[in-house]
Amino acid sequence: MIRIQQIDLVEIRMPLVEPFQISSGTQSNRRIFLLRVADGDGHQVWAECVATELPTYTYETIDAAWIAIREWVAPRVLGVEFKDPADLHPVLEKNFRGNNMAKAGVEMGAWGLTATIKGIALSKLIGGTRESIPTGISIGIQSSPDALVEKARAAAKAGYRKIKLKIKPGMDVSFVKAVRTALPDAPLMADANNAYTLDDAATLAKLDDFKLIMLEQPLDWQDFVRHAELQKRLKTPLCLDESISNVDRAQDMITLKAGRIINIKPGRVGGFRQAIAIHDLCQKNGIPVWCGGMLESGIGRAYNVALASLPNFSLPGDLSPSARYWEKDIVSPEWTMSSEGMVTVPTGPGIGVTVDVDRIDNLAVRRETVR
Ligand code: OSB
Ligand code: MG
Repeated sequence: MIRIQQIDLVEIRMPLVEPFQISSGTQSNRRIFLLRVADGDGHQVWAECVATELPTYTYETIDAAWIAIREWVAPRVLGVEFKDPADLHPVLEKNFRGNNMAKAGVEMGAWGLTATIKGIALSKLIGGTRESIPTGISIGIQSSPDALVEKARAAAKAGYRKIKLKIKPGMDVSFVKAVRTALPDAPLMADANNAYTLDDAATLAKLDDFKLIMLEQPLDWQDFVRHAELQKRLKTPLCLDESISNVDRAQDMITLKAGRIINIKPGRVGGFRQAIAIHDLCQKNGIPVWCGGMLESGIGRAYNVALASLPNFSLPGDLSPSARYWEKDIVSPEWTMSSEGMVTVPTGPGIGVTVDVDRIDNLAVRRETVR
């Protein structure tokens, strides 16, 4: 049983250790939206809303999500008694369209708060079975194939179990080819973040030569029909990210054969209840899943790592260690990766990491409290 009585909204800004370029643009400074979720009995937990500065990934943004949480999400949950954190999502869906990242920030906080109150690890609360998670890296678009090869080599050497190369039209086949030539056995994949159309099918089919584990979201963010058509023309399995906004869309992908793998990001799908439902559906249908990332701080990463401890997260997640993103993270211990490319699932109560509240106070550029 939980009853949330107060939510503190806090925005901090942290520079990335290196700029991150994807097909829709470059990011150097992450505006991070943190939430402190508290009940009336002295329990509290930190959570993260993964909305981005610009509406380039989905239509959500940090500024719009702030309003959505204050005006529509918080009023539906504050002071309400929930038997189980899984009961929040239906309440947030009724006559309330979209805004999945805003909903997820609070919904995931409810899961974190429940684990905190019960004194058990978040991964345990959701039925996680893994003690450590194989980890991948997402490498942004580089200026040249050689520059990309250098980054990919370093990633392989560091032990990453999956190396994802961001691509866009004109910076695709030659870039992937260069990396495959330099690293004949590396576990490679590519992510296009919607940058192509079906007219590019012949170009994308050339990627079939490079033994990619998958090609992520080549076509439009809302598209299934064209992805299904493209999948027929490619040997490389398609993985959908942006297109999968809830469990019904996951079913659509399976029914339409629009992809063979799903990247689950709890923020994109409205939180843990939907993320778990997609995981379960995919498990029944023989569809592997993995946990994607949104350049989270160490707080958001705690939720992703807990989620990825579920059994059907059989492919490495975009769960790179803190130092890949930040000079200094806002949690301790910081997230680290073993030389075998594994991240340990915390066993301590709640989200399993200590939040550096003083540092958050120092970095805060905006705050607001709703009760
Ligand atoms: O498409 O997976 C994506 C980051 C921001 C927006 C979209 C994506 C990404 C990443 C980063 O690939 C993954 C990470 O957090 O390491
Ligand atoms: Mg992606």
